[in-house]
Amino acid sequence: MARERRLHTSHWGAFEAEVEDGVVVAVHPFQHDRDPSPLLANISGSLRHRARIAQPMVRAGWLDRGPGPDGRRGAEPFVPVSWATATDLLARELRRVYADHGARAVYGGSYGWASAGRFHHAQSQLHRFLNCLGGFVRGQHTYSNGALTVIMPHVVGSMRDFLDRATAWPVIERHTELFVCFGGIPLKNTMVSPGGATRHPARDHLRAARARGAEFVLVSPLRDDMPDFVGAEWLAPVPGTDLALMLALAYTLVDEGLADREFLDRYCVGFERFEGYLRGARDGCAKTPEWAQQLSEIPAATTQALARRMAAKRTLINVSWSLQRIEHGEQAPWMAVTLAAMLGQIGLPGGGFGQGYGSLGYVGRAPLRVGPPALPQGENGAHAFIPYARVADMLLHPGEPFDFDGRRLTYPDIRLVYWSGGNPFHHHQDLGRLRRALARPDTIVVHDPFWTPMARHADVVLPATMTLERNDIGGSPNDTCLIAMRQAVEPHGQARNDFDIFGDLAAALGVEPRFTEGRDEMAWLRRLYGGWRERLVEGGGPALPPFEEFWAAGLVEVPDVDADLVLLEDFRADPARAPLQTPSGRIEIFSDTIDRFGYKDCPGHPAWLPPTEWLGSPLTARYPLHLVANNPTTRLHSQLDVGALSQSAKIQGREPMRIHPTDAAPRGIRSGDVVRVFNDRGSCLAGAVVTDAIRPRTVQLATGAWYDPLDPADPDAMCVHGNPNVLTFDRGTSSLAQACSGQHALVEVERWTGPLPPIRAYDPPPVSPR
Ligand code: PGD
Repeated sequence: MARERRLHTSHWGAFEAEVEDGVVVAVHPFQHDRDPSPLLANISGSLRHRARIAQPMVRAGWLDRGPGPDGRRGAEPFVPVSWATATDLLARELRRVYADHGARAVYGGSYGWASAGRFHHAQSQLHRFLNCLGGFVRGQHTYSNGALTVIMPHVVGSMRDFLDRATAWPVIERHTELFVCFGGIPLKNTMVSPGGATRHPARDHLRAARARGAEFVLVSPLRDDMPDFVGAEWLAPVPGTDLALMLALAYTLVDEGLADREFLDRYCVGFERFEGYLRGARDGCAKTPEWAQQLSEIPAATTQALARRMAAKRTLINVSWSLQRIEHGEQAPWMAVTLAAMLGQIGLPGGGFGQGYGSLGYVGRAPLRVGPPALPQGENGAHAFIPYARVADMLLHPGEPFDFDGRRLTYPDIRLVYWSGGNPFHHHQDLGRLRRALARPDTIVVHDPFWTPMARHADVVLPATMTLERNDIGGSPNDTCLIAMRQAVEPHGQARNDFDIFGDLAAALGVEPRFTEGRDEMAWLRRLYGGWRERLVEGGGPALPPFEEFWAAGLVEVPDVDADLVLLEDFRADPARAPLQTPSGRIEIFSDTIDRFGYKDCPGHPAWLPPTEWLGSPLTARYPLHLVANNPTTRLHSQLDVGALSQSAKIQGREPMRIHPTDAAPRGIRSGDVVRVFNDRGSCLAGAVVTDAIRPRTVQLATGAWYDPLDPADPDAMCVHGNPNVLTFDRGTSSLAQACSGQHALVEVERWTGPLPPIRAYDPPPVSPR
């Protein structure tokens, strides 16, 4: 039979799907990508996996007893129904909730990465649909960088000034002499860009910088947070104490007269207040390298030597997003800016600070003049939001007040939760608490291609297509290629596109003309491409081919706009003409605004605030190991956990957990053993990997193994598969950002000697036909 190749894209890179007899038999990297992501190996085996949802399903209890709070979610069988029945039942329920309780009773934030593709983007489709009905309670910021995106506007101004317009990789390659990386630059993360990436240049740039003579310092509990080839000096502080180390670096700069006073005077406000804190003016505690050593275990002499090197060289300070995904996560990004300001190199090529090189692929890639097309979402009439990571709080505490970025807000009373394109059992913390929260609403609806744990906890489950089963346009704001994502295979079972599911619901609810605007899939693609092409020319860009040519060619290249971008270059050149969007127009080392909020957990300048769970807290008497629950290497979040690469890393079917030999030996743990990881919040099984690539008293278990409770009826059941979010705590980073603090928790680990429970996470749930 003839084989055909179709160009396509994913969040982890463009690829060609090789199709034979309607089946994807292989996936090949995009020919111009010099460093394709290994995650491509997860795609082909997933498309027809038994974990796909084949037809609409309704939870038996919801069908029998009707909508209402129910602790049996996740433990009851499902009833297969036709699309017509599912649409009818759901339309009736949506009508009831909107009529009786209004748009503020519908949570449609639906956090999640979904899939690449500008038109079929799951959340955009959901939001557009719910807006046609009157709106929904939305979520704000992200689980990825929620603390960063709230703190930085207070410190350096808009998003554009610190994320989208980060100093470009080619500039780092040519100019940076010393790259100090808090949290490292794990290449696995640079492989991923929301919306897709056609090239992965980070490795080449790092190699070239190293070949030129750039030096690297890795500050992280994990040695492989930096590729070996850069030959980094590895500092492994006690997890969660980076702030103390940064303060001690700052202290040394001040103490030894190395701080750039001219820069601080001209471009910053509030350094005096911060300097007083450094010297211990009010609390009597100078933040000396010796003080920091007590907390971080980094020798004072090492800190001093690093501070001197930083002052002597063109130094770039990078903070990975993992450092802000912990309690008080606002502090490290703020402190990095402060340190960089003290070095006086902000706005110079290869100097200053970066936030998230190594956290996602787009950081360091200059933005396009005109971002890729996006589906218009309409107007949200509900005018209510929560910071994303407060979803369980919202469901558990309706009507209660909470703080957020200087405002006092109230949690809405949610009756219906609608999730499409995300998996809270992957991204949220304290899953036992999440399960109690998910028992509260009347109805939960999920669209997903797979029987993820979130789908299992829904009442109405609608099977969505995967990208290879539909037509779309792929692109992202920092990638120079737009991809024609032509459908390669038929949908699995009765799966449908989110757009078509919402189209039928919209028709049943009388809003179809507003939702579809009379267009089908291809008409929408033509319209989105056409609008983008016009905007590009208006913005001074090149004239690109018409849609039909683009579709036939498979891709179109858009030239890079500013490959030599230097963050805050204009501001440095003339702060009066290019002020920052902060109240003072300058870098706010002390923020009057934040100070006035009066938050104990986020004062007016960067500060060391001991976390609740770290190796210095009394809880170590019971839980003596520090868990780092970071992003995985073998899949994107929980996506395609069933895929070949993800499966290849499992140990006796469990997610691998790394542990240092000095912690493994007294517990009798060897590589390949199954272990139980536990604390007061929960427990999970994992597969041990004993290695000195992790610092002692620390264990690492990545997120993304599908939650698999031993007893599905028990919210506190052990997860037999290794999802670390049964262990993490569900508390905002601080009253300022209320962001995800899921990276860290204290735990104990023991060898598992009981019978090994089977993995059932990928088996469809029990079905009870009617
Ligand atoms: P994904 O696994 O990407 O995780 O959390 P997120 O919820 O984004 O979930 C995407 C879901 O969308 C999958 O179930 C997939 O099957 C589904 N999907 C894909 N395509 C489609 C589609 O076309 N239609 C529909 N309807 N569904 C689709 C990620 C979040 O987790 C993030 S970004 C971060 S950075 C956080 N990191 C951590 C961490 O470091 N540590 C902890 N402990 N916890 C974290 N959680 C956060």
